[in-house]
Amino acid sequence: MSRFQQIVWAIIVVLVIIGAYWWWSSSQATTSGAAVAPFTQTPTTSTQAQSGVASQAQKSATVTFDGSGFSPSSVTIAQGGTVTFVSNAGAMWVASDPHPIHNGYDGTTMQQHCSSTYAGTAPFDQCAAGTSFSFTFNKVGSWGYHNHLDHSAVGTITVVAQ
Ligand SMILES: [Cu+2]
Repeated sequence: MSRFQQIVWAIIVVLVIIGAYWWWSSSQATTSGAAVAPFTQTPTTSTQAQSGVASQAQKSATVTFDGSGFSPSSVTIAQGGTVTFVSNAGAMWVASDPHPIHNGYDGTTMQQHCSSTYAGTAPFDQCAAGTSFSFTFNKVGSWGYHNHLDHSAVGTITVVAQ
């Protein structure tokens, strides 16, 4: 290797080292910048998550019946929120537990609240076979329900105060 080649190689090595250092230092800057960003964002995100749990439960939800079960089988909703039950597999009959009395939600029996002469508030009971049923939950609590046509299909609506 000539003297000239040695000098060229030395310059190349120096340039590579400088380039590597520049890349390393810029990636360090990016890394520390990225580390700072989540640190400043985390408290905000966590506050939003906490307020979401504490006071921002959803006001509406949809539960799908697939012919054998409800999905999601557990739903949390804000007091006054509405759950819409939709079947994509034929008829269902959503009704408050326990089967076959259906008095778990408001204390009235199926014979009472499904009567054509019933004058109380709308019952948590579809009161007939169908493919869609919406109910507004004004009572805080955990309310089990089932498909009255095949009560092996069950679910729970949890209503939280707002
Ligand atoms: Cu039933």
